[in-house]
Amino acid sequence: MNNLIEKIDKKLEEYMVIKYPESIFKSMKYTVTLPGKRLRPVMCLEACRVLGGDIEKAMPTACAIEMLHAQSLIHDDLPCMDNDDFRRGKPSNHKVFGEAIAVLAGDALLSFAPQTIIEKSQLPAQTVVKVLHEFVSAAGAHQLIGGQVVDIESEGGKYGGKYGGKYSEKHLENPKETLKFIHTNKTAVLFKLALKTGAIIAGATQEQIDEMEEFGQKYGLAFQIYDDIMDEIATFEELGKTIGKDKEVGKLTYVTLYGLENAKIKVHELAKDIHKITDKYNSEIFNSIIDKMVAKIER
Ligand code: GRG
Repeated sequence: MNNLIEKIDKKLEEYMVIKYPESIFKSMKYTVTLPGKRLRPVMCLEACRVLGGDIEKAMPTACAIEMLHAQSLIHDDLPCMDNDDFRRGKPSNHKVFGEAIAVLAGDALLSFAPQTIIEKSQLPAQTVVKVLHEFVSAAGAHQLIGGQVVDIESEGGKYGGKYGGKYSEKHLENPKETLKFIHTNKTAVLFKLALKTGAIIAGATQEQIDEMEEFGQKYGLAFQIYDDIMDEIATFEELGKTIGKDKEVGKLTYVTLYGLENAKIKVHELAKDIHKITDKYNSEIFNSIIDKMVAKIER
């Protein structure tokens, strides 16, 4: 897995050339190349490999998904959203480059990522179109942006937070459904995108692509619950970002809705379901990604 992460990091360096005006390219590259876990590109490449594809052909897509992920982190950290000063153990993008450049860096990544898929992929045009369709659908208002909208609008419902219950009353009429919507669209979406595009590039059957989507959906739900648990039990050093914020702003999370112990049980259940899908691939990488997440909540 470390090998794969090194390869991804090398490619990100290669694709992200600093040009004039340097401030925007430096800002884009700053968050993308900070040491994250690279889960999404790794999952894209591994899905491609286990389904018989060539991972080199999936590399531009895997890197583009990491760029889209970084874009969402940059915007998520802005004062108008989650207002976080740290990310990946370092000051957030807007803390280094200022809010205006951070907004523009996120915007620029959103077009640079698909541009990278188009310019760097050595794939038949039909495959590129399929990959791009998945990419732009995931990034848009139906999915990633929609998930973030409902997430921020669900803050502070009971506690008079940022929106003073203005939107959250409606979202909280059915908090369980709302939570599922947020987790599916804000978090699972990029795991699904990574696994599905890896499968598409490998030339997988529709059944295999659907199975990868199910893996991504379940992993995304588990991962967001894990992330919310870590917000309660982990340290700043471990996560590289501010902790304990969910409670502070009255965020709707699995932990605030069902409690910490039930959240842990749910992660275990989802992990079991995911293994039912992935075990046949005998993939050390998939196993490690699933099992490390579960191990971290049981300390
Ligand atoms: C304009 C396309 C567009 C999107 C903006 C801001 C936003 C919409 C969405 C935010 C989505 C978001 C930040 C979800 C949180 C998901 C999450 C738990 C991220 C942390 O992922 P890790 O732990 O991070 O994999 P690293 O740093 O390891 O990569």
